[in-house]
Amino acid sequence: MFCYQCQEASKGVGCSIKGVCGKTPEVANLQDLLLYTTKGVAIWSQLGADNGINTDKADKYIIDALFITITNANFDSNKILEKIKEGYAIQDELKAQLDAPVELHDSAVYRAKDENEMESKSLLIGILSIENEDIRSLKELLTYGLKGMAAYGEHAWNLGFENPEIYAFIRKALIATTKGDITADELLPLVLECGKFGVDVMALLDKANTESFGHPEVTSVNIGVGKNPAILISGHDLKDLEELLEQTQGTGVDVYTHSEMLPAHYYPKFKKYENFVGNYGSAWWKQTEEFETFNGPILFTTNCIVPPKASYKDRVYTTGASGFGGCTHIADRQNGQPKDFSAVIEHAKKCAAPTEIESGSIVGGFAHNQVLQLADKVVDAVKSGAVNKFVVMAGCDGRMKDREYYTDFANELPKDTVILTAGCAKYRYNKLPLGDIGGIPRVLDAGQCNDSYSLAVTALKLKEVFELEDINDLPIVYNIAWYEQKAVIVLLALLHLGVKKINLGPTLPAFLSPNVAKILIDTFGIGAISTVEEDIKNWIV
Ligand code: SF4
Ligand code: SF3
Repeated sequence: MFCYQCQEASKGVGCSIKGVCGKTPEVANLQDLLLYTTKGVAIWSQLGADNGINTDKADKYIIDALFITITNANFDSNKILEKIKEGYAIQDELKAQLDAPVELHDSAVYRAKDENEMESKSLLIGILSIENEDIRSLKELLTYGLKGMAAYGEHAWNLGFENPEIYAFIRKALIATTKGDITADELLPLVLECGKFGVDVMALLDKANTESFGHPEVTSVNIGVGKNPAILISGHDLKDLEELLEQTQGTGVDVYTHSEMLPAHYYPKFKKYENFVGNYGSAWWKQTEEFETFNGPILFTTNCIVPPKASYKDRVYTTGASGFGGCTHIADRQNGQPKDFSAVIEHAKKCAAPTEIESGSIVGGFAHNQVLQLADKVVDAVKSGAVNKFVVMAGCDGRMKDREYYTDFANELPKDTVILTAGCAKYRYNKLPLGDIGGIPRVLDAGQCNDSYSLAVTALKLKEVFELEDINDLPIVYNIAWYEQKAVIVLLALLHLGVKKINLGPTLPAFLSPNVAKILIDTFGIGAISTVEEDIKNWIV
């Protein structure tokens, strides 16, 4: 195996023995082959589209398969194996409808006959099979952007919102990664175009979420516990949450959010459910402690899964693109019918209520619609000097000790700064007593990582209000923490919007070759973090 797609890549280079995330070589290699097969599906799907054939099934397959390979989403080798076979079947279906060209890339032709063949093939087509390190770097940067895009696209799709142009771009970009003779000059524009579609997919998901569940509003979320047995729902998929809430009505089972599901509380439509009690715990990597004390079943709708301990593994359920061998997987919707969560609900009834690990509440819901309603107050605070700078601290959290930087940074920021956040990065500081500025909380949480879109909308609105030419003239500093590939698409989206001088940490991606890193630094002013004192001195004061 070789994988370097996330921030925790071993030794800052890549995982080659076992994933720091817990991914086994078997799963890693199968994921490589799944990605390869998906490229073949993209080739056939493009041929289909060129010939007026319906490609819906192939397009849905592509986003689902890409999502499965995201960090911490799916560790289930059987599921990945099935997905590879499904990819072969979809390729064959399209092939049967087309006069196939004589020469096609191997990914569109190759069929492993059994698991042994899958294993040996996967060793030939992994990341390191691309020899030139700059081409490899650009192809992987593009691929990781596509993975993030696919995840957001799938959530929107689940709510009935689609944009065929996004699928067309994913196809085009995946096909580009199969080209052995493609140059850096050809790949770089595709990477930047990926950012354009990153904005589009986040806008689509924003539309899907807000049209389905209303606009997020300022909300105080309980972080204590009630007395009933309960289900903990994690991940990002709001359609799954809605169906779970519906199915738990009148059962005596409560529902709590974990990690990236916290922002669901900000949506008006979910407030009508009295058994939607609060948020339990913190960011994804704390789950090995928090799931023990939660006592009830846990439902993963997406990443981030940490390989579960034996003590609670039987309480872990997965659905959608997520999966873990030995845990029950809740099947997809069939014929427009909701998923069936009855097994999870029945399980919860036999469990004790959650053990309290903290109490009180946290405030969030500052997505674009809500912030724009407060625009006058915000603008006045900037004009009067009460707010000197906004600091975007969006992105991901992770388990490494060096992320304590973000807690310290938030704590040490001058009191006339406001943190804008989205994603699970917020758990590093969202329970600190940072106070407010004239009624504006010093941490404004817009929502999930995809709600970084909200932060961009807010920035663009402020640019308009202050009549500025350039988004970079705003008093906004970007200190973004990344971990997995959704953060990659968020970063590319911000670059597309013209944002410069984004600081990225806790470390720069292992998949950036020195030359590609140099291009990003020279063109966009991307920087690394140093110490809290230095960074505050250089960026804020
Ligand atoms: Fe390593 Fe991250 Fe890949 Fe897991 S996803 S194998 S931790 S680089
Ligand atoms: Fe978090 Fe995995 Fe990235 Fe959606 S849940 S932000 S790390």
